[in-house]
Amino acid sequence: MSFFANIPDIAFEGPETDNEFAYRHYNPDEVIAGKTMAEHLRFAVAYWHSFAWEGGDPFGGRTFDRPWFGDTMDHAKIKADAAFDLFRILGQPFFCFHDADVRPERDSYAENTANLEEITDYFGEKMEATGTKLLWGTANLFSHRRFMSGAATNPDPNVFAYAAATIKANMDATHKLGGQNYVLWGGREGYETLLNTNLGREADQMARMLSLVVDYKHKIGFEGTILVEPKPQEPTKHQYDFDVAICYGFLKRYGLENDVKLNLEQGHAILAGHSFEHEVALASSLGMLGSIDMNRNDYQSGWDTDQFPNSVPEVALIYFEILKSGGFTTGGTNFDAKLRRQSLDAEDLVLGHVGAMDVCARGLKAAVRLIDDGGLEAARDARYASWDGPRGEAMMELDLAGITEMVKSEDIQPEPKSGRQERLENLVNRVIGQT
Ligand code: XUL
Ligand code: CO
Repeated sequence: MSFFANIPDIAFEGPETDNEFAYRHYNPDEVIAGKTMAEHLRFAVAYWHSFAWEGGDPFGGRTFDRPWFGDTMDHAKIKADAAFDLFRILGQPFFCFHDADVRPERDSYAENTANLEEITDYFGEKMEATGTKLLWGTANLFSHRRFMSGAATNPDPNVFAYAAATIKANMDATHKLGGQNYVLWGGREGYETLLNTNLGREADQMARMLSLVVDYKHKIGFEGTILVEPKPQEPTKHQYDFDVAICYGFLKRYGLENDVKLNLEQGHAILAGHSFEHEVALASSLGMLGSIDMNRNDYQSGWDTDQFPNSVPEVALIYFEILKSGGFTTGGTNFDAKLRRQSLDAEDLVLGHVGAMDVCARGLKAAVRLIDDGGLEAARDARYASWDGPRGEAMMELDLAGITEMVKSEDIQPEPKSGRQERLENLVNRVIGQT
């Protein structure tokens, strides 16, 4: 019997319904700003949080009781059956996985790879039958003790080799399943202490791994996007892919900025001392926006708590940035979010996603209204308008001496102008507040 046996498939019933097991705002087929909501949002379930995570924390182990917990391939298949049941119940178009989420962990590379091939063949059959697609695949190069001192950045080249071979197996699996992106999140690519760390060497090693990945993508004809996922710390004290700005500098330094884009996560932005909106807007301005991991952190704990999103105004500003950048191409909205460890039931897992999807749908609609309203863009354009006129052009043509001459001869006295922040905030609240 299915783990989700008594749970109905979720359908759109509109904001007035009192049915908990229904969408109030996410109507996948509704066309808004030229695309269906499903096409805009491109939702994905994260296999690791929803199926592999057992409810542990640093002070206590497993709280969940799932029929697929165990380390055989039979367990892996029961898990896959449950996962595809959840995708169907939610009408989720995509999912994402790490190798370690989907097959048992073994000591040898050969056995791990054979098991990955077997389970991803099983996925392939289910994807074919249900139409569910893979948003991205990735290798878990952070849980096993062999990676404790880094994967690409490990002082031991044997670990680099093992990590490279593991990435290859995961790229092969992602390619086989028609995955739309391949993600690299470097959870152990950083340091615990500078006393034993050679920063220059580790940066070169990380760049070497990434260029091997890019080369291999071309070699096998993988048409998806290679995505790096920034995070400043956790599990390491300092992670090299700290935030968008640092990732971009790194990619530029090694000439990889045209082959790699970024997968941005709300909780990671907050850990880096930014807003998610900042990270998305910056990536967009750099042409680096690839995909998002949607979640939220607890604003008090200071940890990456990976909760399901529940703030419409926050989410609205994210989709506003994404829409302005032209919307997702290969990317999407992956719920890198997990239940709280006391949320034991199958219903909790379903309704966590349902609520988050409705929040994102409302955010998307609000973002479209912000764009249609045009007030924000008009105010921003007006603020910089003089740069498009003769004065701005002069700044691009004259040298320092020429500019100085102009300041003197025209007796330039700049007049401060209001930044109008409160008026813009009022505008956003007014537009987002409409239902
Ligand atoms: C960790 C995290 C990862 C990546 C994929 O914080 O976000 O799950 O998304 O490895
Ligand atoms: Co993530």
